[in-house]
Amino acid sequence: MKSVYLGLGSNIGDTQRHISLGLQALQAHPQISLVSVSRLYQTRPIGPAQSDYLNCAALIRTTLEPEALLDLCQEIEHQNGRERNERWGPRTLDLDLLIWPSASIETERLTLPHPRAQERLFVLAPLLDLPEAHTIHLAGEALTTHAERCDPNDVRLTSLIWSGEALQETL
Ligand code: A4P
Ligand code: MG
Repeated sequence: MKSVYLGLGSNIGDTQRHISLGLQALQAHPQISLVSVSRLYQTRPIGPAQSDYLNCAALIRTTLEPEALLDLCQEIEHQNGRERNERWGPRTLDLDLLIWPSASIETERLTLPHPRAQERLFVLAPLLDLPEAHTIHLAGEALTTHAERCDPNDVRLTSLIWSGEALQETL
């Protein structure tokens, strides 16, 4: 079993539902165990003008190979009505592979670690909620060091959490 960090984002329609369905689909897969889900963040869009995103990150353990996990993530995006129009454009669900500890991959379809992860607080803030994330280095620097260089106004913590079955408001 390999540990893998994933990123989820949504900014079209019922964003909470899309993220919930994405996490439920991961959890239901026989070769995946969902270890931990970050808190949920409302984030400023990077890319063309569009609505704010709801973002989170998840730590899974899996026996899937990297490209098979990418296939699964794309299938789950598709089930959630994902359409690919413009790059970095609005989406019902984006499910990216962020970090595959101890692996560095560069194929036509897959780059790991995710090449833009360290520049983006909408990726780093949720990642830093997850177990062992403080031990991870990207481009030779800790995730916290990268996060300190980002604009803190890009992300806002929400009161939503993953209950184990769905997203819910904390009291
Ligand atoms: N691909 C290569 N490496 C990976 C990887 N590690 N994980 C390839 C997932 N996919 C990977 O992705 C394009 C292609 O990247 C895939 O076919 C896959 O083979 P896509 O999801 O079709 O298109 P995209 O997401 O628009 O492109 P890209 O470049 O992956 O975008 P990003 O960098 O993921 O950014 N703003 C906020 N606030 N929150 C967000 O979540 N997301 C994006 C997307 C832009 N702005 C955002 C957010
Ligand atoms: Mg993507």
